[in-house]
Amino acid sequence: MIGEQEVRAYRRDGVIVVPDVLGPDVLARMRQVLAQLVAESAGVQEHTAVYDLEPGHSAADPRVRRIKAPHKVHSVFDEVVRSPRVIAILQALLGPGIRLHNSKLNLKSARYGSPVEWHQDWAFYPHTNDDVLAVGVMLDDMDLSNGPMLVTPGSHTGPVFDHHDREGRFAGMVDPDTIRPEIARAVPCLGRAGSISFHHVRALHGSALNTSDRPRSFLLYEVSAADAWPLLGLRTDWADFEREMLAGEPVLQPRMKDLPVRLPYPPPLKGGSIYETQSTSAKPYFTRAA
Ligand SMILES: O=C(O)CCC(=O)C(=O)O
Repeated sequence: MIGEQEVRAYRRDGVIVVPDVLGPDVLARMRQVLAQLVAESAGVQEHTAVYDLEPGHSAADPRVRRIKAPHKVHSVFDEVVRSPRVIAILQALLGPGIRLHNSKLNLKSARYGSPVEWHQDWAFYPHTNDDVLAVGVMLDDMDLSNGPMLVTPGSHTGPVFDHHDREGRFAGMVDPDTIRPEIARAVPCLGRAGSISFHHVRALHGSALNTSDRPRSFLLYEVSAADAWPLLGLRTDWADFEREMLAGEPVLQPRMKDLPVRLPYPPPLKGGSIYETQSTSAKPYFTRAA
């Protein structure tokens, strides 16, 4: 689905959007499952292993910010993660062996869907090399009004920014005052539902509040070349790690690259999701819902 031109653009910018990768059938099935999951969140009062809740969530007005690890929650999301069309794109960008790291489904509901502060994924999960990227599947049309992801082209070859707070704890975000020029150069990832973005693990990105009257649901999952080994160790047992191979075989001899790394320690004041980790910041960039 992509050629030399797109691969070159990814290497240059650290981000590309491939239009119309997924068709209406699988999109409709994902939306249906998602609506059901949101309805069922009425039964929970606090964050769980599946739900990250928006502020203001209640049984009468269920508000979900994220479904955690959706590929483990429902088979339709696993089907997308393992879809040969997407894997072919990943192989063009990363090589033959591809391993899944994690997945999440970020929902930005109409009018209050939460922003995500500026960060580089590399600050959360550095590897032995940076052939690592995040795949962003648009379940809804994404335009400027419903909080699309914003990415700074070229930032994937620049510095690894400090994601720690003034007390020296990992905060999961960059102080916006230190990256004003990078923020000014950021471009939105826009597209029709079914389009997919691919952003490099070191690309600086963030996304604003959804101020529109339309939802914005975005299935994000992180993948790496098979020979990129997570510096923080395995999150799962070996059997799970093997199941996470999307193509090729697991590798026991990681490829090492000389790269800047700052580990996400000491741990953040709040964990569980990027929203919680970033919520302790004294200096957010994006406006929040009232
Ligand atoms: O939902 C988005 O627009 C971006 C989210 C993101 O960067 C993240 O969850 O790490």
